[in-house]
Amino acid sequence: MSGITYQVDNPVCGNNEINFQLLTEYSVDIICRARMDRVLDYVSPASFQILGWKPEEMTGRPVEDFILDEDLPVLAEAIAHQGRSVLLRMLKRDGSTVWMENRASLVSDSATGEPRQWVVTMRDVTERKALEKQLSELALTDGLTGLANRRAFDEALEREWNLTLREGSQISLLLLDIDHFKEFNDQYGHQVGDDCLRAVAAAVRGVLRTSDIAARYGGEEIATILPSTDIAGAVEVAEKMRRAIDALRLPQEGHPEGRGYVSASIGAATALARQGGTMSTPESLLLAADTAMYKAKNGGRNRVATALVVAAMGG
Ligand code: GH3
Ligand code: MG
Ligand code: MG
Repeated sequence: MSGITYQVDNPVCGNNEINFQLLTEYSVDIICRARMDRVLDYVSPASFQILGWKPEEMTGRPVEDFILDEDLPVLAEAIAHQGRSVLLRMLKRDGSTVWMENRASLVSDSATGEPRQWVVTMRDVTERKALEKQLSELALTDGLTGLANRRAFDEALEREWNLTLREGSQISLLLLDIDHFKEFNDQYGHQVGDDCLRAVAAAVRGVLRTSDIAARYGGEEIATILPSTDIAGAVEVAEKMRRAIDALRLPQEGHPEGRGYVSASIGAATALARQGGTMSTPESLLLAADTAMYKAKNGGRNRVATALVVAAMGG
């Protein structure tokens, strides 16, 4: 409430009230006054544009009535640290919610110093929130394929790996590498190579379950984390991927292993978390998947090969 001086005990109280309302009338933010028990006794007209509530529908009710239950602790924080702005979701009249930045300031009686009432400013930050979400998603997404990027992959693998060790369960990782992709680029050009990568990524995405996480791991490599999946399950998903890429029927002349079409080799590695297991970092699973992928390449490409890791449970 910087810029607004409001003395509660001013003898010319009526004038002050008029000044306060004049100042708040045209504000794009909602400006409210509440009693010490947080019952609103003034709400500026912006409440209607932002929340769909007319000021008279809000006055006489505690501010808590307009805040999502889940965010009430945030309100408590704003009250405990008056003057600090907090982000919380407020309830619109139509039942939906809107992100608001709220700041509550106590107004004291100038003679006694006793806190007398609250002045609260509420600013709609929905657009800012949406932009923040978009930016953070963008920072974790690969621009070409729309899959997760390497950073998102590293974070997810660390998280899923630790969960697997804690639970004593299992986790699988698929490492897919497009066969003879250098030749493909040389033959058809880099642009068509990019289109091919996009199509392969879409085919991979098409066979995944919601809990699986696929990422562009390198140039033409796609890594997929399959949480709580054993080796049989991993081979099943890998085979589906391989067949989905085959089914794209993207021509690649002079590529016998793919019978004239783009193909991929996939390494499928599974880590079992067991007492007495030796591997304690997710790099061991990556290494195993990489080894399996080269096994698939050496075995004639356009195929799936496997590897197993016994991880240290509880690590
Ligand atoms: P292999 O069957 O052994 O995997 O052979 P390969 O030619 O696929 O393997 P290599 O790693 O030698 O080549 C990968 C090629 O992938 C080289 C590079 O030109 C291409 N590549 C990597 N990233 C991109 C990309 O973003 N777009 C395109 N078009 N090509 C890419
Ligand atoms: Mg490669
Ligand atoms: Mg390759």
